[in-house]
Amino acid sequence: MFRVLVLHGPNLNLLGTREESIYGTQTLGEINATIEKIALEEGARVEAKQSNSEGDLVTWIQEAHGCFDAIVINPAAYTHTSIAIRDALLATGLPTVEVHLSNIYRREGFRRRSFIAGVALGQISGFGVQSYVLAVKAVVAHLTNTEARSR
Ligand code: CA2
Repeated sequence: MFRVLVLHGPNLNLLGTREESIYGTQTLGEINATIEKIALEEGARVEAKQSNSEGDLVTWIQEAHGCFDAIVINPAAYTHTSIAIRDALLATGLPTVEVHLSNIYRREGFRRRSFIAGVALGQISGFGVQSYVLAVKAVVAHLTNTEARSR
């Protein structure tokens, strides 16, 4: 069973309570339940955490080394500002998929720049809750292929 750390950045604790036209109607708890179910079907156990603090996210990424096989992260607004999260992902060395509920390329110009994309395996943006589902499937497929190649 692979171990996947799912991290949600600032304000994502508000999901399902406002801005539903952009971010959907599901709460973070409901999204995490969906991710956990899909992950188990794919052969992975997920731990999901949310913080509004950049420091918490950096610490959890650092601590993931040795405890998890991969990271799925929606850094939210920190996507566009955080060199600290980028550096932590690079340092931890775990395969990472960047996720966005909305299509960040169809929105304001400042959302088009991601500090995370350059250190991620890939980015999935614009599919609502399905973005997380696709990310978990992609990262588990990557881990499975990597494991098969090393045998
Ligand atoms: O589309 C995404 O998933 C984003 O990462 C969401 C971030 C935004 O800053 C990124 O550009 C794209 C914002 C998360 C705010 O979440 C809220 C949820 C409900 C109500 C208000 C904010």
